[in-house]
Amino acid sequence: MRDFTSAYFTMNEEDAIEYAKIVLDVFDADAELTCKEIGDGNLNYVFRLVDEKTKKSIIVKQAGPVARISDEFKLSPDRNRIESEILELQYKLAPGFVPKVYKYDPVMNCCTMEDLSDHQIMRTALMQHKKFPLFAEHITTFMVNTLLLTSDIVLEHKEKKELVKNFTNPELCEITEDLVYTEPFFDCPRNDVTEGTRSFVEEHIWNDEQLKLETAKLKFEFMTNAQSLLHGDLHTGSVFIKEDSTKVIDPEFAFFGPAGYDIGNVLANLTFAYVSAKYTIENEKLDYMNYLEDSIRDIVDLYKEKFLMLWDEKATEKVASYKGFKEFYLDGILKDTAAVTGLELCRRIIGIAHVKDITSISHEEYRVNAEKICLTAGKRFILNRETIKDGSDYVKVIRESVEM
Ligand code: SR1
Ligand code: MG
Repeated sequence: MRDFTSAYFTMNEEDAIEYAKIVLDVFDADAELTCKEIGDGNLNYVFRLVDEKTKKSIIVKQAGPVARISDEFKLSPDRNRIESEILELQYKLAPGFVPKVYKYDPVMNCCTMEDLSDHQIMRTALMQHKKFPLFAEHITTFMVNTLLLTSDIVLEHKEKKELVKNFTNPELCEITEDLVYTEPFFDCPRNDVTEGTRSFVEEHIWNDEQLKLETAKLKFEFMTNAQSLLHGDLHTGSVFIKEDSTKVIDPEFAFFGPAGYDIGNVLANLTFAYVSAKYTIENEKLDYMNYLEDSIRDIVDLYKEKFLMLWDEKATEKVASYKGFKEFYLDGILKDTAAVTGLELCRRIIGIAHVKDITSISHEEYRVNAEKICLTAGKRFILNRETIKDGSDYVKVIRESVEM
């Protein structure tokens, strides 16, 4: 029998079954457990355990000591604590939009949580051209609640500073600082640029001094603006979805940073789906691209609307009621949102961590075209972030980049 209580080790599927029987108080004593490792992210191991008798199922997510994508990234498994704690907090702030956590285990660095197998990973669903008309509504409620309600506008400032301490996440932040803000903007050996796209990157990204300066400013904004408790990696692979339900998962990159980081990630990843759809042969692709444009437009506009309403309802900070401050504060979030949309669009094409929407385009010329569109849009979002304020501004940048 394995010992799960004294020392951490990384589990395989058999260990996870034993773990569930010995440590977790979830299944009946006579349960017939099966287990499958279903993780397809870059960092962790995700075990789905099912009692074949009752069909009851759970997820056990374990943080390994190195990233799956590359053992160059050595990471403290304490990120599993951050993930468990933020999921519990988000469960309260945005009820219905995250899975329920059953147990956090600090020895095995495991988080046991609700199984969402009746949902699908959103990136996969979008690549199958599925539509989710409630997504914009759901994700804006999730973001406004988790971001505004953890800011100094609402939280008592000493309580907020305690939370900032608790969610200090230096190793995962360093990954973002390197992979999102730094490496894509110079010829870093860790980058992974498609051969046909390389000259475009050299000319339009690495040789653009203005762009580089803007990314430097944005990197310092990311590192120093402890505005809100972010999810920190809110791409479409971090969303489980079905027609009537949206669940946000994988918040291990959580820390206090600029609120626009989460919103920009959502918008950029819908843009990848849009560009990917353009290069599929199906005849209904225009209809699908229109649907994605509507989603992008609605997310920006609904976020603004809900933000202003929640501010009026929940602000506790004295100066929050001064005329013009709410609009000034929202304006700052919108600038960051546009910039991060651009950074994410660039880094997923140039950097080490790509997205399937684009890598799955098997026709080489189409993939290169798709990548150039993402880079063109990305650069415009970064450079023109001061003027990109409405949903329609996003759609305009994306359309113009597709037509370039
Ligand atoms: C080393 S981790 C690479 C990427 O995967 C995660 O999902 C984050 O997006 C990170 O940048
Ligand atoms: Mg993840």
